[in-house]
Amino acid sequence: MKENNIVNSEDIKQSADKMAKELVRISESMEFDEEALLDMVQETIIPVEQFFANYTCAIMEIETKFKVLNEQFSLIYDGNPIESIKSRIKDYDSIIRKIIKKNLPRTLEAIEENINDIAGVRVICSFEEDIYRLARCLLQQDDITLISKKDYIRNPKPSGYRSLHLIVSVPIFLENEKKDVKVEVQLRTIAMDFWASLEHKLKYKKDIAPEKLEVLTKELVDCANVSASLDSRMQNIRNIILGKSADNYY
Ligand code: 0O2
Repeated sequence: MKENNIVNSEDIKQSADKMAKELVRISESMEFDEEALLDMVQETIIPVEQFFANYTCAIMEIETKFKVLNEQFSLIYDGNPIESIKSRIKDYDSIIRKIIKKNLPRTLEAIEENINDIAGVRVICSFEEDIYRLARCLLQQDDITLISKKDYIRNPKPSGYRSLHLIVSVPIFLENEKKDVKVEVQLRTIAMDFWASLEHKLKYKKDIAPEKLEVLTKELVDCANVSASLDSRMQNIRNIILGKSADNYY
């Protein structure tokens, strides 16, 4: 999921409008047959719009589930476990890069089948414990199917990246059909999110000298360790406040 590049249904609509305008411009310059142009729009743009609209609906379903859990948890435990939710539809560039990387056929079916993170929902919590509790509650809902789970909190990436990733499928109810749609859910603490945003910026910075990049990469691994330790200490303090036993304290 692209850090700090959250797009929404409005962005998709704008892209589709841009494409439609471009088609009109081409048709004018080439004296296209209007009927042919309309057919082309029906055959190409509308299925693409429907394709992305399905993911937008799936994001709405998952966001609602987390909002409901957040509300319910706030009545049972101390405060709201969720600090924020950021959702996005993967942009065209990233989808195309993935199609090339995975050598996929250029069809919507192949994209739907093989790219699991077109819809992304990122849930940011204060405490690690809430991440696992929210994940458990989401997965036990009977309309949610777990496709895969990657626990980069218990098993961080060599870069230092930590988050809990779930690929789930959720049904959406359209006019005449029910469709299962895949969504990538990333659950993180505020500290994990802060780290990932900074590391993402470094990843996309192309004009850094290799020796400087090496130093910054090591510094980021170190920051990831400090941030993991901070998460764990804060969790322990909360446990003590709540009268629960703290893991690493006494
Ligand atoms: P973008 O542009 O961020 O959306 P796959 O998705 O299966 O092809 P992979 O590597 O198996 O690829 O998936 P993984 O490891 O679950 O990671 C998917 C997403 O997690 C990434 O999206 C990032 O959003 C995030 N992520 C994973 N590793 C890192 C990391 O080291 N640093 C940061 N900042 N984010 C990470 P994409 O696919 O990169 O695309």
